[in-house]
Amino acid sequence: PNTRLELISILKGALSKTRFEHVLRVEQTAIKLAKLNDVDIEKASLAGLVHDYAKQRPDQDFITIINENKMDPDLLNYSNAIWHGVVGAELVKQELNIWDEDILNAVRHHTTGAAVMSKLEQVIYMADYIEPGREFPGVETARDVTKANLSAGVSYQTKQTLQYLIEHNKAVYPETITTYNAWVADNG
Ligand code: DGI
Ligand code: FE
Ligand code: FE
Ligand code: FE
Repeated sequence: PNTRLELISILKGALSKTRFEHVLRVEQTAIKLAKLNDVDIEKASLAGLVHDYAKQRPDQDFITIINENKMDPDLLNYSNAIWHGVVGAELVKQELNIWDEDILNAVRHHTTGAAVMSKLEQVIYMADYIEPGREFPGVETARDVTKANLSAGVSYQTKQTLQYLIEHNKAVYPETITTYNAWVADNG
């Protein structure tokens, strides 16, 4: 896409109405967090718009990319929740022609986080979590913490997500644990 409008029309075609509206809210939230944290506004906008681009793709699309790109075979033990970011970034690159590695890393890490995250990656990770359509216990705290301190928001979300996954007997992707160890745990 050459313009925001062109990208918007591609996203409309690729996503359900509710998912598309989520994406627009993530973009707006990302722009606000970018302004507060001296992050490139254009990149925050673009990364917010494309972060869930692959969310509604069939599993087989991801399995093919994992195999063809010789990505970590452990990925095959997970599902769309993990694939749409980590593997979906490859579709953002190839199909949307977005080659900026800052933006691609923000897409890759928006679900699991990562031990080391740029400010842009942190902005997208948090915008996805606190956009105004989100409703879960603790979201108001998450919004307050994140506005006051971006990295404190990252730590807050990481802990909440790990607790949620364990509470619901969900498989924890190793990078989620790596994020927890880097952003939450002390090594005492
Ligand atoms: O795509 P969104 O719904 O906007 O949000 P997301 O990409 O942050 O999260 C998608 C889902 O992934 C969400 O229900 C939480 C879940 N998730 C996050 N980390 C892990 C995970 N699921 C599993 N199984 N393992 C993880 O480590
Ligand atoms: Fe997502
Ligand atoms: Fe998220
Ligand atoms: Fe999202």
